[in-house]
Amino acid sequence: MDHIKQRLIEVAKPKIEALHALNSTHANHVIQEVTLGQVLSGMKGVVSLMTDTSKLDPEEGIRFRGYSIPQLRDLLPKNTTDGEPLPEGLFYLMLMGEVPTKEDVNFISQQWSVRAQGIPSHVFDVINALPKNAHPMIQFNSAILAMSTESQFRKAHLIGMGKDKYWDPMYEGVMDLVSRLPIIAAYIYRRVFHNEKHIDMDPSLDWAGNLAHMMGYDSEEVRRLMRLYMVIHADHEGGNVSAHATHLVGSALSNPYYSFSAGMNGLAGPLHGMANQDVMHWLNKMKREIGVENPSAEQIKRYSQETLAKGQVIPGYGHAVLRKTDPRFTVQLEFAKKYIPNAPLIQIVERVYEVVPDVLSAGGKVKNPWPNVDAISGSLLSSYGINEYPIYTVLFGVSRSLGVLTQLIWDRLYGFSIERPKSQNLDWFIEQVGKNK
Ligand code: CMX
Repeated sequence: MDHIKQRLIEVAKPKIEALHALNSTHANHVIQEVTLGQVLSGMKGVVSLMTDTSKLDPEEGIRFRGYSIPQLRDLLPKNTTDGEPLPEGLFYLMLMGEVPTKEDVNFISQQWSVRAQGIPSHVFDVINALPKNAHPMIQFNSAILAMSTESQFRKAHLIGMGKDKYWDPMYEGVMDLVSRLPIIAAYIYRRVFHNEKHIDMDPSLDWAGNLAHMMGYDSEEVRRLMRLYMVIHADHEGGNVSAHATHLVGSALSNPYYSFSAGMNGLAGPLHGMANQDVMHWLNKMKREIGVENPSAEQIKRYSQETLAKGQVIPGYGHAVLRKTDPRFTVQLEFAKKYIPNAPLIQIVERVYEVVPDVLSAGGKVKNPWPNVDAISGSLLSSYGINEYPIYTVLFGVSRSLGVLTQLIWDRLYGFSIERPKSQNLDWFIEQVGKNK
């Protein structure tokens, strides 16, 4: 057994015991009351999941195992002193709850490099069977499902593995799956946008650096950007659609591929991960309709008001939990100002940021008028030459694997039971409200 798995067992043992003690002694403890409004608004604010990997504060934003994004950028191992942290380090942190050493990170990098070689050829056949104009998320999700033929998880179930042991085949499956996602993403990218001229992985590179390399970008600048992108999109606690869907499907003891594919189907929705592509369409449509490349603040304001008047959302703005500017937006803006201060797209993003919060607030119904991660991520990628918008959600998905799949290992370590909330029909809710009168 490698030292990562060994350490995981040590770290997990007291936590599993604490959870079992909590559950056996306090199972009837009332956590909170739930209002009808919460049920009807998609369970917002209802505490009904246990997630250790990260926590989202409405004012402060995301913390991964207690660390904010600026802290992670200081603490996690990097390839160069002025570079971005390696996502392998964030994976370790989310899995273990401890900051990794450079050796831990190198070990994971090497493991992923080796495991990545194991993609069965039928996975590429499945991708190639789809029309090239199928959205890259369709190709990505189909490939993830096709890879499940390799899963040891189902086999473990068939030989009657005990509930307390499922974490092990889950860990193995997660390590395989995460290692292979950059190859799948880059394969789809080169297939759709670069005449199927595929590029082999470079085993000497790290996970995110390799993704940039296989997509066809070999500068240190793009590798640095890709590392940042892969770190900031990795997790957003347990209730967001991609994390919750992965967790829910996993609760039926589905293998990691089925579970992650479910999460990715959720990520492909325009209110979630697909918003990064939609932001680019919105910006381009605005430029086209106004007839200028560089719209003024006043023009953006008017266009935003028109978007709302048509009953459409302004993509990249608003959030179900956050009530301030998303720190993932801020860190990308800082990155852009440092490395590409004159990029025209970033200047437009800043101008949008100046006017859209007021426009949304004036409408009176949006709870959070501030930008989220997607308001800038596409413009940043595009400023570095990655202009093919439909790949953006796939890149989000590659990163999101780090958080939702480390939590899936913990789900099996904790031995969580199958998820099964209660539903009621409209009459039942009307009756309840009547009773309370
Ligand atoms: N533009 C226009 N209207 C918006 C809006 C926006 N950016 N954000 C919220 N609203 C509207 C909602 O549609 C809702 O309208 P109705 O009452 O008519 O249904 C109202 O304001 C209240 O919504 P809310 O409570 O503030 O926000 P929700 O929790 O319901 O939704 C989110 C959150 C992210 C889906 C929403 O803000 C949105 O649609 N934003 C644009 C899409 C986007 O950027 N999504 C990416 C989120 C981050 C991610 O997951 O990647």
